[in-house]
Amino acid sequence: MAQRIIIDPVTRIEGHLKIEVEVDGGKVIDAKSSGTLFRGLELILNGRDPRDACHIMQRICGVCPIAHGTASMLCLDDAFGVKPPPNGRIVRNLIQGANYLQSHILHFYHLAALDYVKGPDTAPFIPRYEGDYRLPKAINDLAVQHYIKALDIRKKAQEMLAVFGAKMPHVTVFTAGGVTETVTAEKITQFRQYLREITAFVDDVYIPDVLAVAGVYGDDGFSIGTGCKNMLSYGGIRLTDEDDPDGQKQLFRRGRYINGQFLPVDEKKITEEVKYSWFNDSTTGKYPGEGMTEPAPGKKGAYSWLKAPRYEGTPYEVGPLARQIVNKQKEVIDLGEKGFSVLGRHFARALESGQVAHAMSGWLDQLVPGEPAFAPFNVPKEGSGVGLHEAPRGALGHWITVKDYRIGNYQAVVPTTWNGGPRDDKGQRGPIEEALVGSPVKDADNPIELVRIVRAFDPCIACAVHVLEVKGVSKEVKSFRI
Ligand code: NFE
Ligand code: MG
Repeated sequence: MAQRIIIDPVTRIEGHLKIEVEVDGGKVIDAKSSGTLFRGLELILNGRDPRDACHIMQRICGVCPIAHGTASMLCLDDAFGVKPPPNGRIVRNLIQGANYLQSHILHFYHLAALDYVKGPDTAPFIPRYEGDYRLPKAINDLAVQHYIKALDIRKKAQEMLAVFGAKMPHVTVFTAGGVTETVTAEKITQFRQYLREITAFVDDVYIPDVLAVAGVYGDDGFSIGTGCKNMLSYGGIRLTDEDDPDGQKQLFRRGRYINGQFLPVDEKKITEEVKYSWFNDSTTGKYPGEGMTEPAPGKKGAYSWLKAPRYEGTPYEVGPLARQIVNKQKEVIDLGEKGFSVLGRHFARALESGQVAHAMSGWLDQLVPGEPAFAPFNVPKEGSGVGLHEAPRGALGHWITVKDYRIGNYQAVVPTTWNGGPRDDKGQRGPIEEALVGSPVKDADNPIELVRIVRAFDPCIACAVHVLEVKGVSKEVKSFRI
């Protein structure tokens, strides 16, 4: 007889996620991923000065405010018809790079590694699922030391970010047309000092640790968590000042991978479906540029505050694995089918951290002290804009409509909405749901396979549902007022 396992909340991720699976014969036969928090940040923007969007949208999340600030800046650049000067583009990139590094290091060491590394029997290492820790003692002990070291390195990545961003989280220098920061030789030197130490940590500690875990857990780690195998990257981190409508002149290129084919992306083919989400059914299937946020708490049959984003009606995984595959990165492509897995995702994230860190050093060389980092602009009376970006967790899009110099509509479709969203109108599961199906559960009291699968996606529910926490969803949701 099928057995139901509910993990609520899933710990060591950002935000409130509930996972519910049905297990039969020791295998998951169905899964539901529910975002149990409503936020409605998009509604807060309506009627406001469009120039404020890149500051308000950073408040979606404390982990990736940079990603939202960046998508928003790109969206405003597009709506206002302004292009940042080289210094502005590069400073934005350096801030993004610093954010990738702190985010990926945080994810591996402080969120995911404890699924593989057995910490001492004290907080924050307990409570934990017991029974499947396979690392030899010497490697395990070293990994615990690296957990501590990673706290310091992550702090330094945030400090590095603040050299040009002024503070973290929620940097103050972001604006349409570039950044409000001035580039000086002193700041370049300061940034470079941090970057050297962090790059060495990524090369000498983070990547080797991921390989060590892969070596020991590879038997099943490269086979569980397959998912939908459709991969999407909007492309991110602009490498030139030339026009790039197809998003190809970026550190991470725009594209899709589906059924063995590499295909282009047309953002007009993105929709969000809400049949299984707590939003009004009349708003389903809309292109985000015309999207709506109309909460319908308690809607029958719905089970998540996340919408279900789709490309041509099809679910896509986003994130480091998608970026590496779309960019045809040899080490990941060479994994073949094994790449679509829990360890494939950790490997792609670590590899990407090295790519970003080494690229950043070259960007620092391109900065010209004293040159402008900002281009002036006027806010149009009417207009619209799109900002497509790659956040650490994957494809992130912002869409704005300007009406009478104010924000008429603002929509964000976020990486974890792609990955962690519920079924769509056709009943197709979201990528995390799909990745759970087929997974073995050896011990229903310690379903470690399930959290390994979920955490490999590095979900962030605060981002995904985009200020209010609702506990015990089905009852208390009804008392909720917008
Ligand atoms: Ni809140 Fe985020 C990233 C964005 S995830 S962490 O990376 O955008 O959905
Ligand atoms: Mg949204």
